[in-house]
Amino acid sequence: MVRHTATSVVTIERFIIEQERMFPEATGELSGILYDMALAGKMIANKVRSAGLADILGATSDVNVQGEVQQKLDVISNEIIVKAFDHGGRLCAMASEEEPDIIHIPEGFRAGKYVLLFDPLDGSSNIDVNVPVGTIFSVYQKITRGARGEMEDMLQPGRRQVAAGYVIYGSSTMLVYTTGQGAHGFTLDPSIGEFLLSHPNIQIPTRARYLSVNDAYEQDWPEPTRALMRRYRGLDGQRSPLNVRYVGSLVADFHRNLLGGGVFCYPANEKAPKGKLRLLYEANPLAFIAEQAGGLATNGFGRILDVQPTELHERTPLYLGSKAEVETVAEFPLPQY
Ligand code: AHM
Ligand code: MG
Repeated sequence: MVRHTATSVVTIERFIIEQERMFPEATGELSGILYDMALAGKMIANKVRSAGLADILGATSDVNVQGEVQQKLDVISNEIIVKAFDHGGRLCAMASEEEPDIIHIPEGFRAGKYVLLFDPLDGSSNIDVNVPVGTIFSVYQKITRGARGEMEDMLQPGRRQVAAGYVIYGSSTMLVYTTGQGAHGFTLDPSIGEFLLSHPNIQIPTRARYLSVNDAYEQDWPEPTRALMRRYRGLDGQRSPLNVRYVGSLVADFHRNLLGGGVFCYPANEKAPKGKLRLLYEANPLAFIAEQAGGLATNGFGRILDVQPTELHERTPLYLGSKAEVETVAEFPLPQY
């Protein structure tokens, strides 16, 4: 790890280059993907910032693959990312939470050795009320032999991610990423348009402060899930209670818990046997970051990063955050639906 003095200003570009130098065999392609994501993040931030002004709020009539009405900014953000990556020669394919199928690199452009999976604007239903939203991304190396990426390249277990991260569009815009060498956070300085290193080597506090869960679903939870939540709330006399904080925007809830210590839960129930969140676009990238920061993510039965995906848009129950809190889940015999 390269050391920086408290006074030196480190741009994301410089940081990525310095990290890359530690690997003489690196070709610079992964670094290029990270720069492109930083650029896409700045472009989306710009759109999100001006959302209230540009009269582009509200839902379009298109319904996405999850059966939800897309917000206009979802569509715009999706397009920004696809356009930022489809001609760079670093990717052989992409997949987006907003599109039903693999996004292939257009004919005529070189195909590279990586695949990118992303949720272009998570929590976008919150934009109308000025709540933080985020972009989440995940990168793997292609494992098939052909030039173009295939489904098999997309359906790799999360432990094979070579990079992952998110951009949070909050009171400031931040990009947090990992390439397996720790999790690092950069804050966008809007006056110069650069992401500057602000949170090197993030470590999630071992002493958790927060519980993030939507307990409107309590009536649907099985008894072991209710018992787990009673534990977190200190109602079973086993521990002191966690504070409840739930934005309903995954990136914002995760980011707060990453910096302040806590656990995010999106349990399964009989009506939603795999919960709501997507394994490939949401759970895996955040699980990679959590683990790099000393935390953990499980689906209630095992490590998220070890799950073998079977389809692009598969959902998963998710318990994510400070290690000891996530390990507590194993003490409760959650039913598998
Ligand atoms: P989205 O991908 O359609 O935006 O939905 C994902 C969002 C997450 O940001 C958040 O954690 C979750 O949905 C909240 O769901 P709920 O309202 O059921 O608690
Ligand atoms: Mg999402």
